[in-house]
Amino acid sequence: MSIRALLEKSSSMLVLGHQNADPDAVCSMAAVAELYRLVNERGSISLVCDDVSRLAAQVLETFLPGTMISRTIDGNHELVVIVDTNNRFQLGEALQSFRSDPSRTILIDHHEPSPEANEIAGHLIVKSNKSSTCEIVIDVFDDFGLSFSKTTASLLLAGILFDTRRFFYTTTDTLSTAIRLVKAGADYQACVDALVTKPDRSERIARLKAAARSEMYLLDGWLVVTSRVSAFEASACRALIDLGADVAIVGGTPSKDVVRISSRSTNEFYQRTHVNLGTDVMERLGELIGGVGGGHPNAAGANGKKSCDRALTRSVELVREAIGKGKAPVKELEP
Ligand SMILES: [Mn+2]
Repeated sequence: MSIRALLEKSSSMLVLGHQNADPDAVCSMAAVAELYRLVNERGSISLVCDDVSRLAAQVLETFLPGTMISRTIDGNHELVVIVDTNNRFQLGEALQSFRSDPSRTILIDHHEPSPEANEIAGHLIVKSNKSSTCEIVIDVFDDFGLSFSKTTASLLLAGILFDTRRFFYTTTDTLSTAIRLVKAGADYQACVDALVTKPDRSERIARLKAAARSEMYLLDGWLVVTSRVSAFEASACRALIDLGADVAIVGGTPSKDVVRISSRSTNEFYQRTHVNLGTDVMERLGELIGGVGGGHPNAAGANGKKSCDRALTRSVELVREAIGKGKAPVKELEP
C-alpha cells in the first residue's frame, strides 16, 4: 500500500517521537497530525512520546495550546508514524517495546540511517541530508499536493530554527524552505520568541547578584572574575561569561556547612592557555573546602563544607599559576 493510501485507509494513527522530544520532533508530530486529518477526516490521532522537553512544550503552548501528548500508548492503532528518530532505544524506556506491523509503520527521519529502521518500519522517508525532520514533512505535504495551515507553518519553522540552531548550520535549501514558510503565514518573530526560555526569577536574581558582587582580576590579559551567591552558582558562572569574563568562578553557600564552587571558561581561554579548570583548579580546591572537586577543562566544580572566600581567592592563584605553566607561548596572548 502506498503511504498516502495507508493514511487514507487507517482509522487510527499513532505518532511517536523520541524521548525528551525536542521542538523538531513535536512540531513534526503536529504537522503529521494535520496531514492525516486532511486525507482522513474521521481518523483518530494519538501523539505519544516519553517526555517532552521544556522548550518543545513551550513551542506547542505558543502555537497549539492544549495539544495532548501522551506518555503511554493506549490501545491499538492501524497506523504508526515514527518521527525524528530511527531506532527503538531513542523512544525511551517506556515505549521501546511497542509493537507494530512494519507494513503499517512509516518512519520519517533525518538522522543517519540505522539498520534497525527497516525492521521497525516498512515505509521509510529518511533524508539524512535534511537539517530537520520538519523539512521532510513539508516534502510529504508537497508530494500529496496538500498545503498546511498557518499554524503548522509556524510549527514547522520553529522545528527548523531549533535543529539548525537558528540557521547557525544551514543550506540554501533550508533557507528557501524557511522563506516559503514565512510566505505561507509562519510567524517568524513568534517562532524565535517561542524558542527562548527565561529562567525562574530566583535564578535571574542570583545571576544579577553574581554580577553585582563580582571581583575582577586581569591575569596575563585574561579577565578572571569571581563572585558569591547562595545558589545557582553554575548559572551565575555562565552569566559572567556572557558578560565578558574569560574565566568565571562562583562560590555558592546554599546553607551552613555547604560550599559549592563552580567555574567556567571560554573555549578561547582553554585553547590558548591550556588551563584545565578541572585538574588545575577544582581538584586542588577540594581539600581546602573539606570536600572534592573536579570536572572538565571548561566547566568544573568543587563541593565541600567550609572556607568559601578562601577558596575563591585560592582559585584565582591557581588560575594564575596554571596560566604561567601553560603550553601556549605567553607572547601570543598579548593583544
Ligand atoms: Mn531533528
